[in-house]
Amino acid sequence: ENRTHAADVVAGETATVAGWVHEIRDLGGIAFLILRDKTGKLQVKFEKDEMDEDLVETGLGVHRESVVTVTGAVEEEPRAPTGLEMVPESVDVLADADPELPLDPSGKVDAELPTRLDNRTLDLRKPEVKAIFEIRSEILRSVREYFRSIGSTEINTPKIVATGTEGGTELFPITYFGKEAFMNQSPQLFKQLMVGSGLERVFEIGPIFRAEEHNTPRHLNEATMIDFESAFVDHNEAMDVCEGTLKAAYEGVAENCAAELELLGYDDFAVPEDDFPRLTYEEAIERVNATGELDAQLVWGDDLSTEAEKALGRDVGGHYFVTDWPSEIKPFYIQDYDDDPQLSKGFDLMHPRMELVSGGQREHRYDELVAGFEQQGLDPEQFDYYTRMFKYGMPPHAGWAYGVERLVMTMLDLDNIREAVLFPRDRQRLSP
Ligand code: ATP
Ligand code: AMO
Repeated sequence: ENRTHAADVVAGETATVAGWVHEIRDLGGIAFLILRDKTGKLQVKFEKDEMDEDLVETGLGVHRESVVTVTGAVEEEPRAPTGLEMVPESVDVLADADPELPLDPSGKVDAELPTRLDNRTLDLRKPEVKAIFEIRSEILRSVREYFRSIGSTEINTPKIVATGTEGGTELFPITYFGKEAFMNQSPQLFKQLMVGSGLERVFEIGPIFRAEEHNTPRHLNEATMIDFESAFVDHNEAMDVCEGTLKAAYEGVAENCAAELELLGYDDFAVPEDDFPRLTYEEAIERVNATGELDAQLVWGDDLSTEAEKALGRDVGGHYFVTDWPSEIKPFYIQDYDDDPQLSKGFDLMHPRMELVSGGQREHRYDELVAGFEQQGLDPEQFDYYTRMFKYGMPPHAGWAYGVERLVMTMLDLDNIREAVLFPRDRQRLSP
């Protein structure tokens, strides 16, 4: 790769740059080709009467968004947007672009989200769209680093499975050599099996699949989850790690994505500093009811509705945990309090706009676990591959999972979760 990035060219030197034709600006005797690459833009100057005719014709005849390389001398030019411009010696067109573009990467013409999603290649040529995915990448990098700092091993678990865990209606069935199988909704059971292994503390960043029927700005049918699970920790310690993970993600972005944040219009990006409040479920419903914003008051045992989550979010004003949920609305793998079996050691981490995480202390005792299956109307036989391992020394453990897209969406205040994923899967969208 014998090229210099647009942002790295130096006055007084000859360079070869490569990228896309952002714009041709023709002022008559003088014209400019604005070249764009991942680092920025560079103005290339054509003085029509003084330059080789073929060179001028090639450089100014090329369609917008074509891919070109330009070699030339770099000079200081105060009137150029970057203070530098290139005087070309040669222009090569590597890939010509059709003059009819489905989307305008210069952003002068706005495009609707579906058009953008159909043309992601062009959409991500816009710096402010690319910025979202640079930030998403930074979040994953910071989170991995944080997991490493707490001695957690990255694992990968199967996405084709025999049973679901997060409620039977949301499974995508597939045919596996003539047998019914499913796309996995969560690494839940596998990550638990691994805390009983020699690994003890694990994390996974991977896809999950849910046949959510509804179409909302915060649900996807294929999402990415950050799962964590650790032996010898309880739900309170799991919440500490959960909070640490979020803060690490925000810190990474604050430190390494200043340019991206600026492009997205953040001059006041704040890393959450304070400890996140931990409300019990009971306190949470009392607080929601006290806001007076709900049509119907919540009663003990109700799940927090979307309206309730929003009212509570406004009231608390930042991230917060809800702990000690009614056992009945938490899955079988969550442990209940021995002295109050109506209450579970499950928790959620909430952003004022929506739920970000579910987690909890797990039931690691074989007899209690099997009893939990039966209470939820599940057949423990079907989960034998999982329950069996609880007979051979399963340590107390706890864990949780973030939805990556919700983390990106809430961090960057995006309206729609689809903006936080390159190629979203929803009820209407199966390609690209
Ligand atoms: P869970 O963790 O319970 O599986 P989730 O992570 O998908 O769910 P949400 O769907 O955000 O969490 O659930 C929060 C609340 O929003 C729930 O009470 C749920 O019933 C409600 N909800 C989900 N989808 C919709 C919708 N399309 N319209 C209105 N409310 C909805
Ligand atoms: P839960 O079902 O709450 O918990 O999922 C965890 C988090 O994943 C995200 N999420 C989604 N994001 C976008 N679209 C979806 N359809 C979607 N579904 C879930 C949310 C949610 O909070 N096994 C447990 C976790 C655990 O206990 O460790 C689980 O899957 O941000």
